[in-house]
Amino acid sequence: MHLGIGHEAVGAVLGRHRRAGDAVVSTHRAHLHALAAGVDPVQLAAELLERDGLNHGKGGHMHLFDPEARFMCTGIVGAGVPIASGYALKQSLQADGALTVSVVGDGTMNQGAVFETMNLAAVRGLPMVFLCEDNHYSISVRREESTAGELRRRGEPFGIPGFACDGTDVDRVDEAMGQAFEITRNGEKKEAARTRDPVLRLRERLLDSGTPEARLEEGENRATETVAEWFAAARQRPLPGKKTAREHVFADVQT
Ligand SMILES: Cc1ncc(C[n+]2csc(CCOP(=O)(O)OP(=O)(O)O)c2C)c(N)n1
Ligand SMILES: [Mg+2]
Repeated sequence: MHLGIGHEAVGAVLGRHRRAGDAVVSTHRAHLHALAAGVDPVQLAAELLERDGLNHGKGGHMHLFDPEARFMCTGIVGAGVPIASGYALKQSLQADGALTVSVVGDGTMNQGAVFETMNLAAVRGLPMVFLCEDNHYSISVRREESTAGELRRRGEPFGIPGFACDGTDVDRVDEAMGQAFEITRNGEKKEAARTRDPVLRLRERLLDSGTPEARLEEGENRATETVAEWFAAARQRPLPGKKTAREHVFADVQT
């Protein structure tokens, strides 16, 4: 049973910053994160005891799945990290302000999948927080024997800022996690959407120069309807039939 003794501040602060709609993907040491994500405590306790609980006693303490709370974990070290990017991809497509927390241990930070996911998350601007619980050990191996460099800086080559703190000081954890959540929720992408979108820029300028909002809305509605009409008409056209597969592909050569 992988307990969270010494990790209490991280669980508590995660619960404070998590909002409905956020996803949490945890590790083999998942109980505090499950509570933070809003998993029902009795369901959780029953699952730890392999009774009829969250996953009917078949998951046990390392395989907790609660789709409603958007919480899951896995006992395979590092395996949850790419899965977490799937939640974050959906959130990014829906642009609903939600984010995904991918929890990792200090040892897990050395798994290749973590780097691959950092790269993709950065390239696609995914709303993802990599939350590393550094307890200085991976089972019996001291961090110094397995891990080079500073964990906080592992995201730097990908442009992902890192914040380190004493994980046993609840106020410092609150500060660090608060910063990470803030940057992730209100990242550059939204700023770019506002300042680099030509339609929004023109809209702002027209409003500033006195055009009534209602007039802008009327124009926007008309444009939306017009495009909808184009697509409604286009949907009336037939799909290409099998017999036409060779038509319009090769030039007709007269011999
Ligand atoms: C792919 C894989 N390799 C090895 C293991 C065995 N294992 C379970 S926990 C663990 C150490 C994880 O260390 P860390 O990421 O620091 O998390 P901690 O247990 O310290 O919270 C290992 C190697 C595993 N579960 N999965
Ligand atoms: Mg560890």
